[in-house]
Amino acid sequence: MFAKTASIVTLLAAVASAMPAANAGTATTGGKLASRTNGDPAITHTVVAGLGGLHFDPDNVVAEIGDVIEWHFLPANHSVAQSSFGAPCKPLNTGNGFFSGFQPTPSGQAPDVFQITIEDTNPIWYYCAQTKGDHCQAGMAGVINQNFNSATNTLAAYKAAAALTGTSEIPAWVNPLEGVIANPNPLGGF
Ligand SMILES: *[C@@H]1O[C@H](CO)[C@@H](O)[C@H](O)[C@H]1NC(C)=O
Ligand SMILES: [Cu+2]
Repeated sequence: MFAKTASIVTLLAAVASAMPAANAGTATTGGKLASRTNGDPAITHTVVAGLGGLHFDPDNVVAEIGDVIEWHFLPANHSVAQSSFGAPCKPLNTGNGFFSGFQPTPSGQAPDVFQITIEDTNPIWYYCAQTKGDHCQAGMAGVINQNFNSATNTLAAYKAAAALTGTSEIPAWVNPLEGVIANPNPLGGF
C-alpha cells in the first residue's frame, strides 16, 4: 500500500509541476463523501482480529475517504467495537459507534466479516469487546487514521490506558448486522 501510494504521489508531483495549482480537497457535490485527496480508486483494507494472539493485524491503518476497512475474525470469539481515545474498552458514548457483534469460530475464519466505509479523516479508535479473557486490556485495540501530529493520542497511549481499565464494556445497542457481510474470502490464510 505504501509503495503504491508513494508511486502515485511521485506521479502526481510530476503532473502538478507541469500544471497550475490543483484544487485538491474540495467537497463533492451530490455525493455523501468528501473528496478523496489522491484521486485513487477506493481500496479495501483487511484487518485480522486474533492474528498473533490478542491483537488486530495491522492495528494501525491509514485509509482514504471512501476506503473500506474489513475485519476478518480468527478463533475463538472476537468482535470490533468503536470507542473514543479517552475511554478505551468502552463503546463510544453516543450509542452510534459501530459494533460487529461477536463473531465466534472454532477454526479458520468466522463466516462473516465486518466492514465500515471511511467518511472523514478523523481518527477511529476501536477494541475487541470480549470480556472473557480481557481482550482489550491485553492489547486488542487499534486505530484508523491516527493523527500522527499528536504526541499524546497515539496507539501506544491508547493501549496503555486500555491495559489499566478494569473490564471492557460490550456495546448495549443492537446494530451488529450493520456492516456484517458474508466473508468474501473464507479460505484465505493469514
Ligand atoms: C462469544 O462471546 C460472547 C461475549 O462473551 C458470548 O456472549 C457468546 O456466547 C460467545 N459465543 C461463543 C460461541 O462462544
Ligand atoms: Cu478479541
